Amino acid sequence: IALIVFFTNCKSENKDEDKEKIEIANTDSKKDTSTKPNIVVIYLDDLGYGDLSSYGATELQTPNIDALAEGGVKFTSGYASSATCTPSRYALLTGMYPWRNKKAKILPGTAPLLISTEQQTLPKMLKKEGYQTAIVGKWHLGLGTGVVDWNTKITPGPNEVGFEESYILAATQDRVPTVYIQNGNVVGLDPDDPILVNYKENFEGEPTAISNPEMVKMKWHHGHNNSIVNGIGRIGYMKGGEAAKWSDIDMADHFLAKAKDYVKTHKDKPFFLYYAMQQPHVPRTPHPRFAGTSGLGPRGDVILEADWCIGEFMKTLEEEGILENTLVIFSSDNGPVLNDGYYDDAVEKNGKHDAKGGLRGGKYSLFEAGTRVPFITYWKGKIQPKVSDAIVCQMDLLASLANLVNTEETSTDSKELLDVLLGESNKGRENLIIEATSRTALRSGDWLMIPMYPGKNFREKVGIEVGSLPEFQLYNLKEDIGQQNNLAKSNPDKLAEMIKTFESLRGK
Ligand code: NG6
Ligand code: CA
Repeated sequence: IALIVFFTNCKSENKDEDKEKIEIANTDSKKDTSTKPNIVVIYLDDLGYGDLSSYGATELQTPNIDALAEGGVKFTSGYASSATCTPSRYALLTGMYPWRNKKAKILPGTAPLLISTEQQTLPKMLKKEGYQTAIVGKWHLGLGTGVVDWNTKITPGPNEVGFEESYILAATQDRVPTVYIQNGNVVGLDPDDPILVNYKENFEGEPTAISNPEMVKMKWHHGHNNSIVNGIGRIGYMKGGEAAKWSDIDMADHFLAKAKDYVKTHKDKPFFLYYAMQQPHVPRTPHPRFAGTSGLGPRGDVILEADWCIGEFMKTLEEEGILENTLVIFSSDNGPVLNDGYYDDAVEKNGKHDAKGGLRGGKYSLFEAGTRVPFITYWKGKIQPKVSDAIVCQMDLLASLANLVNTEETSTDSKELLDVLLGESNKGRENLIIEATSRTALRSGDWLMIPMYPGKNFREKVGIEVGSLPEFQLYNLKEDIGQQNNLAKSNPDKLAEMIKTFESLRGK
């Protein structure tokens, strides 16, 4: 608006010049009206840096996600804030480093809402700027204030921190309650069969994966031996709510239908949709259409299923005529794990697949595979395809998207990197503190520094090196992406510099 006023007010002797100025003004005003594109965040659960063919996977093909990577900006140093779900989602939605909140750890299904209703959030910011806002999929940020009655309206939850509409699973697919919750109400609940949930003890007489192994179809490897739902042992105990229980094999189709429906019914005004898919987290339960299709077992199958869902979702944007006015951001909440607690052939059928994509570690790890994840921005007609090595973190969406919608957000840890996200600049973050199971490390430029941590480095059950060693670790990621060569001793100056930056950022 400012530009138009300026140009129409200024008189020029030269008619051609005037014409040119008006054209510039017109282009700019066009730009102004398109600064409120729809925004969709597609977020996978436990998808690794090497799990997509566009990120180097050779053992499975993910054509629909690849189309986003090839038609948009494919980041090679895109990060989740953390190596587990809850803290990463906390950072994504609040723009805050999760280690500032001691409660930002993997939450049980009965945990209270982790985000304060006073806190700034990505959906709140967008809502204030006129956006319609919704979440479809995995929440895992707690619900209620402490004692949740699942049979009445469950609040506060997503609807109280900025989402006008919510259709969620409360925690994880492997945790009770195994029901969908729409705007605070359990979907399909029969009032005569109330739901009870307890994470400490079982309800008398209810079968568990330990007491009734004959009822279990997917065997548990570690944990996951409490209540049995659909033949799968879960974390936590649940009683009742029979009619409301979800069907695991239909979950992907179910969320996809909700996401598509949201687009179709909200396309006339700008919307923000957080489509938080459940794959490839455990239990991996591909729809029969996908079972056996990857050759890598259910873990590969659900990745193909997720890829298909994304293709269908993108088709919907196109069919509804809003593809060119929609910014799509694709990423994952943390790195990969093969065995996360069930015998599901993920290890046995993995073959040559490298879910870590050449990085070290995995989910739960301070090594790169814990937090470095596929990260893609796609906006047809607006973003030019490229590969970017800039360091970006999901936490940065809040400030960057604030800029996109012509406002400012400076009260959080979120960095304003809109140009980088749109592929117009390569100047990403200089520093990023990453987090894994309450430990932190520093990525700075090409370097990664992991402080000394007690405890075991190799977590046998999941088969992952989590990064805890009794000495400082320093890696040059440009030369040593697999982090095999600890330079802490041979490069004491760099180490000292990294420790200094780390301490100043962590506030020590
Ligand atoms: C762990 C679970 C794991 C997974 C994880 C959360 C056990 C033994 N392991 O505690 O299966 O649910 O929590 O994953 O229970 S996340 O992606 O949501 O962070
Ligand atoms: Ca996860």
